[in-house]
Amino acid sequence: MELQAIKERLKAARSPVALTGAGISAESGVPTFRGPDGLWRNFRPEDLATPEAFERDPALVWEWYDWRRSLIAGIRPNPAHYALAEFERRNPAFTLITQNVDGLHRSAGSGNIIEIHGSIWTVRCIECGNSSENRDVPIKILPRCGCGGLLRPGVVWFGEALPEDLLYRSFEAASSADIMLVVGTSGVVQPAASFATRAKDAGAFVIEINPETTPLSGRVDAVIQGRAGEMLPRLIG
Ligand code: BV8
Ligand code: ZN
Repeated sequence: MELQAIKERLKAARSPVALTGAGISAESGVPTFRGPDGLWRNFRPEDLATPEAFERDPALVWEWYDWRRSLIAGIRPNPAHYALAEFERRNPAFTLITQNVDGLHRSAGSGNIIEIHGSIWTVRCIECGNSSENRDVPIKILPRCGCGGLLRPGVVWFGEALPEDLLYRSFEAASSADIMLVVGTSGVVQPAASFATRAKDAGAFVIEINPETTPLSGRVDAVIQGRAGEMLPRLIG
């Protein structure tokens, strides 16, 4: 299906939803998880983004997050983020579900965002549970809460459940979507990827934007093989 027809569909959408992954931030300079630049000191994200890794070596996990925070602090949203923010301005019914913890959608001006994996700028105390925003770059390793407890990154790690309310809101949005954009995700992480199939099963027209094919490519209605920073402004511009 060519871009013009998809552009028309988006314009006429009553309850549009987007599901974004690391690929939408790639053109801002944020390494994707499973791409060639996804490694840090030869560790894979799945090795470090877990409660077990933090239990075993909190300083190593914090060094990885500190590296990512300092990288993200210096970069800007790209045209893909701005296009989705513009889309929301034109259609307030738009819901943006993101797997990303980099906060770039918010910096680009999006408001109705469900950050299902949390935010790299949030910290949470493992003792008292208090969550707060922390933008220290670099962050003191190991960071401590006022109560003396150790602080952890306020993100959802592998093996951890997504916050109930965000899970519910995401499934609700996916189930009532008439159109869904699936942008820059490899579609391997669950339950995030299932929001795309949920939307499809509930009757939404699902469009994937990704330079590569993914496990979702065979399940969607339209595949746009390209970079988000180039394709989204053309679809929404
Ligand atoms: C849970 C926060 C249960 C941390 C992240 C079912 C089957 C198999 C496994 C599981 C399953 N259910 C659960 C699991 C386990 C696990 C999982 O899915 N593992 C995977 C690896 C198989 N899931 C979980 O553990 C989840 N929890 O299910 O809990 C439970 C229930 C009750 C009680 C207890 C437990 C939690 C998952 C959340 C993990 N946290 N992030 C942090 O960021 O530090 S996930 C992490 O991966 C990031 O959030 C990232 O966004 C996400 C997904 O990756 P992608 O975004 O897709 O990025 P990726 O690099 O993979 O792909 C980039 C894509 O972009 C590529 O396709 C590329 O082609 C494309 N691209 C590149 N450039 C561009 C582009 N696209 C467009 N434009 C470009 N320019
Ligand atoms: Zn505390």
